[in-house]
Formats: sequence, C-alpha cells, structure tokens
Amino acid sequence: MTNPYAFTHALCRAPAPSAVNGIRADGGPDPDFAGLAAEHEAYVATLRDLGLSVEVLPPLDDFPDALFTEDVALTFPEGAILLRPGAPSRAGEIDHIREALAARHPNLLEMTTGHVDGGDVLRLADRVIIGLSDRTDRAGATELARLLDRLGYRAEVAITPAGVLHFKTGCSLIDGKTILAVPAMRDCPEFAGLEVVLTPTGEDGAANILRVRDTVLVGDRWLATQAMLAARGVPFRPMATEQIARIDAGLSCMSLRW
Ligand code: CIR
Repeated sequence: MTNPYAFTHALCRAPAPSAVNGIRADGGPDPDFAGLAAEHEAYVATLRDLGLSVEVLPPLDDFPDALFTEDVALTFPEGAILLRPGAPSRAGEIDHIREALAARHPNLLEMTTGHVDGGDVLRLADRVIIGLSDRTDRAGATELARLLDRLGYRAEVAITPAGVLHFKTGCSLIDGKTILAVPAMRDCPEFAGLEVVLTPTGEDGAANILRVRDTVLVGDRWLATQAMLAARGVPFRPMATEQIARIDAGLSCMSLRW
C-alpha cells in the first residue's frame, strides 16, 4: 500500500494561445485565453505552495489540449508510462513529452497498442482503476494493465458512464478510503470497500477534485461540495476553473504528479 497523493513533483505545460480551440463535447463557447492562462498559473503556484517541485514545459501551439499533461502519461515513484491518447488531435502530444519524462523517469515504459487517456486512470492506495470510455479502449486498457504490472501496480478495468468524458471527470479521491463521485458512478463495482460520497445536487462538475498531500483542490464555484469537505474536516483550496471547464477539463488534468 502506498499513499496515492504523497506527491513531491509535478510536470505541467503552459497553455498555448490555441488552447481556446481545445476539444469540447458540447460545442460551447471558447474560453478566454487570458483567463485560462491565469487559472493555469494559479494552479502551478498552488502546487508549489503545497510543497511540490513543479516544472512547466513550453506551450505547444499545434496541440490545443497539450496543457492537459495528465492525459499523455502516468507517473509513479517507480517509473512512468507513456500512453496513447484516444483523441486523434492529441496523439502527437506524446512525442513532445517523451524526452522530458525520460529525463525524470529513467524507467520509462511506452504503450504500443490501443488507446488510453490518463484522465481515465484513477490511482488508489492498493491498485489502479482504468475506466473504459470514448478515449480509452479495451486493447489499451489491457496493454496498460500489463505495463502497470511491470511497475508493481495491479489494475482493474471499469466502465465510465456514457456522457462522462473521462473516468476521473466523474470521480476522484478525497482520501485513501473515500471517493467523491457523481451519482451515475455510485454503484461502480470497483469502489466496493471504499466510502463513496456523492457530489451534491447540481454539482456533478465538482467531481474532478485533486488531492495533493493533505489538501484537496476543488473548483471555486462548487460551494456545496466545499461545505461537504469542510464538514468532513478535509483541508481544501478553491480554485478558479471556469475557463478550463469550457474545454471539458478540471483540476487533475493540468499536471502529471509523482
Ligand atoms: C480533451 O477533450 O481532451 C480536453 N479538451 C480536456 C482534457 C481533460 N483531461 C482530463 O480530464 N484528464
């Protein structure tokens, strides 16, 4: 059993101006670039304030979604795995992060078949859950489970509900034994043995919190979720996410952590 959020390092990527063209499922309005960049800067500053050593890679204008480094790799103290993102426009991102990862993780493994987005991978204390989704297919999950085994991690494959972009769009760790989940994921069989706390009514968008050491980062407009965390005695920091949410992202997406 290892603590899945005792991070010391993070790898981020600055947003390029093209981030305003990032993928979104509902075809909603573009984010405001200055606002999005400010949200990213505040996020990096917060990770540093929580004690992490954070490196920020240069922006990639050819890849509007490249600021979401979480989707292209998995990082652990024992090594890292380069993934194969499921959106065609994001596939080339891995060629721009391979070198940076290899420099930080000498034990760098690489998927060679199927597709997995890191947003579909939830690390628990004793195992890793891979959620099948529109981005993560069975072949990719099988390949990733094989690579995770080489790093000493057991994997389980779960189903992401239809309409939820990534597995972690709908659930995240509050602590090692407690999951925050949207109601559509309350009966996920892989959560057996864990306490599942549901997002309050109207706050499905809050589910992508990020636990970093003793603190939970949570979207600043999710007041009922914040009240729930406060009632549970969980230290939290409200973060602005309005602009990144316009391109379907939340708080875990903007970093790789180990
Ligand atoms: C995408 O659709 O790929 C980006 N616009 C959002 C990625 C969010 N990443 C994540 O949930 N891990």
